[in-house]
Amino acid sequence: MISRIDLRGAAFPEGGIDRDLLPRAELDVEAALEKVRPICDDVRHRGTAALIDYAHRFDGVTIERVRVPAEALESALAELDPAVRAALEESIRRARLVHRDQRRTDHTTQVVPGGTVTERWVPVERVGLYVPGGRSVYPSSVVMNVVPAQEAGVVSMAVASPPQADFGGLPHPTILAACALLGVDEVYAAGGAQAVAMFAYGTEDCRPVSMVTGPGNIWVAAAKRLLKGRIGIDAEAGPTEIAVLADATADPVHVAADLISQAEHDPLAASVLVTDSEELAAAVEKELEVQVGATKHVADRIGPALAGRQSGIVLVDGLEQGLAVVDAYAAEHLEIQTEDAAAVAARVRNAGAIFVGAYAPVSLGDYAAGSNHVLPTGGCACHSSGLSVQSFLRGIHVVDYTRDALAEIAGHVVTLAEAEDLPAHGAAVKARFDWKVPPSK
Ligand code: HSO
Ligand code: ZN
Repeated sequence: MISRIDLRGAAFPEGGIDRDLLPRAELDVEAALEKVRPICDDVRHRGTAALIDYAHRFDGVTIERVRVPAEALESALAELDPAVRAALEESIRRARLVHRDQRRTDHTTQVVPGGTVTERWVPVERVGLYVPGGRSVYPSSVVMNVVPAQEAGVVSMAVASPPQADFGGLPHPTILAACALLGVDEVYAAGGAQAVAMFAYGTEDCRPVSMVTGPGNIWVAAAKRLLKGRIGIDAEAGPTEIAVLADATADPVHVAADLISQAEHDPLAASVLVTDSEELAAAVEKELEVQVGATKHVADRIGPALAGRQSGIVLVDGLEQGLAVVDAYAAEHLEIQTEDAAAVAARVRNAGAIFVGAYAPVSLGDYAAGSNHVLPTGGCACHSSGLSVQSFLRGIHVVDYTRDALAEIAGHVVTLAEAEDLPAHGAAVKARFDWKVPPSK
């Protein structure tokens, strides 16, 4: 069911191994752009009326309004299963602990006497959080988007999630309940590209936002790509990935369970085991057969995800090569199930999040470790981070120089301006000191 890629004996070049040797799904966001463009334009021009039409066309539901009324949020919370409420509350509490510690304080550097640069951290004023509602309903993603935004100090926040035919055209009640639990009262029944366009352009109901975050399908990713610039985005989230770096000490039952856990999200989800142990590889293959037989969502997601070319067992010669492979792969989630896992984890350069040892499965992080589960996919972990308080902050440099401090550096500024053939830049400094020509230093 899962393929093998044998890299034993292969040359591992200095600069890292070729990513193309490794399994990965191709997501053609570019092709989706052309489909998404007219939808975004339509929302821009027709606002709520367009959103209502798309709810009918794409979500198969007739709605009269897009903004979710306050009573719907309150009753969703009142009707939430108490066990789910308790679990969400604990998930929120832990996420707050971690994200609160990510807050940044302003810092002033005295460059010279009378010359300072302060980095002032300012939250984005208004953000839109997208919560998918198609194949699966993830109240946990509401937590993972809202908590960092709140801890960053974002004052205005709106959530959009697709209208559900089974729930009278409202987003799923658990999503609504999670919003209510987090104190988010501005929620819209809008999904896909049209929801991103609503946030970017604004409608009669929804004031435009400065930034859109949250996972979504290919249409959401395409709309984010299209509207990026007008709005800030977190990332174009692709299908979930798990990589497990394991040696002979790993428990194949755990490894198989964890590979299956993320395959459960999507037929394009990627589950990759990197190991130097032939025995472990064989035992995991066996375990996969056993465990897949006993789980749900096999035919539509887990089966195709594990069998897909994005998943596989990569055999390597040893730990060093294993590390080279996981760094080249730059997984969204990376588990280290080896001897001395913490020391191995410390050597990893590229991953969205790292899960250390036998008792930190990815599903812990998905729900209740305190860490964030909105993470870079598709290899983007080699240049990007997951969602955090930092995602919602901007560092503004505040430059404050006295006359003397400017005078001291003026000659150099004028010299550099002239070297770049930008004499007006130099003149702006000279004007303050009545210079005709720059003083020579
Ligand atoms: N593993 C997903 C997040 C998630 N899992 C939500 C369960 N619910 C992407 O990190
Ligand atoms: Zn998950």
